[in-house]
Amino acid sequence: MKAVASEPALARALHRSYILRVSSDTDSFEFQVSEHLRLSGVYWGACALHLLGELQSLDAAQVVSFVRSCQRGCGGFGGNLGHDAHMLYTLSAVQVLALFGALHTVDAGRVMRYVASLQRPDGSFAGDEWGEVDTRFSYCALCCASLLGKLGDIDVAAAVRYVRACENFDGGYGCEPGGESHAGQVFTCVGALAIGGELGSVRSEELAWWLCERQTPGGGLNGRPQKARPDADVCYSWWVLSAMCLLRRDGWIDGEALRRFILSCQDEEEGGIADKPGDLPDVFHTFFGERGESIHGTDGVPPIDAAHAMPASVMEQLRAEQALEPSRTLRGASPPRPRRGRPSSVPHRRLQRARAAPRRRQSS
Ligand code: 3PZ
Ligand code: ZN
Repeated sequence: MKAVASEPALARALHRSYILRVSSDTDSFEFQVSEHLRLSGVYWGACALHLLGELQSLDAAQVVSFVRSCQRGCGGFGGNLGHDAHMLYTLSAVQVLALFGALHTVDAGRVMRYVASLQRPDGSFAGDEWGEVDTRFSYCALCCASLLGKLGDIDVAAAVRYVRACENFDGGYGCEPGGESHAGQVFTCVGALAIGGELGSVRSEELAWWLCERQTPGGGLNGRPQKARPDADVCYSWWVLSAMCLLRRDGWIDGEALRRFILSCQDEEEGGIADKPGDLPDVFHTFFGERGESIHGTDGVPPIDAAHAMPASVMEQLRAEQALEPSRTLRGASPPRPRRGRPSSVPHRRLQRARAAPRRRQSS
């Protein structure tokens, strides 16, 4: 072993060629198995390239025309050509068009008629005409409406009321009232409340504690309390981090340890980032890994709008065009805030101390 290890860094050039490779090699296994979610794959890949300052590596006209070809008569978008419309792919479509500055190429009112048609009297949203209800779809609806500058086209007050009803005793949120708290669900609910202008109703202290307890001794983050196995995953770094950022508590996790975990999930030869060290990379985790990286502003990853999961620069452009309300970004958008307490009292340090303390033996 070398005595002096070189400082690990984000392998930007390798990730760029990885994304371009998997998006152009249409014969590859990855491309074949992701057929049903192509539109979301385009969003993850294009957004990952944007964060590397490489969006121009894609053929904008070709991407925009592919996205538009996935729009159905109902106004919503399917995951690929000829596939049924779904809320998930409708959001991906709107996000990709926004990335390329091409939102004006679709009829926003028609897209919003589809989104509004999936809202139910209790304020919740179904994912498609078949009616599965989940707070993920509430987020999709609010995010779509916000990106299109058409929040007035849905019942925001009812949507927010439903999300609030999914809050649990631990401060977290589930996919329906009474559903178990999970980091992904916490992100969609807090993101929905942020977009709906109701962040003030979140029990921030309880939730931020629950969120920072997701950090494992290895620096990565898991999705829910699970002591049995090391289950940190790169994509949870984003769910947890962006929720904490919206609550202005992102300093509560150990960002350096998280960065080391994410960098250990990089494929140093072929590029791309995996869910955990040693696994095969994919565009999804490459995107979420880059986003987790932006926490300290290291590695040149630009700020991200935490609520919309879009580059802050794209959101600023949109806001200038549509006079949208500003929302929180991972860094840079708001002035530094005064911290209560000294650095030694931030929760991740307290957790580290608790872990270092001798533990009672447990019978297995
Ligand atoms: C992955 N989806 O249902 S999926 C996703 N997961 O479409 C995309 N961390 O088999 C890729 N696991 C890889 N490229 C995984 C998106 C899932 C999340 C699964 C996963 C992530 C660990 C096992 C759900 C936004 C949208 C969708 C999700 C989350 C957030 C899969 C399994 C599931 C899916 C796709 C591929 C590799 C990529
Ligand atoms: Zn993952």
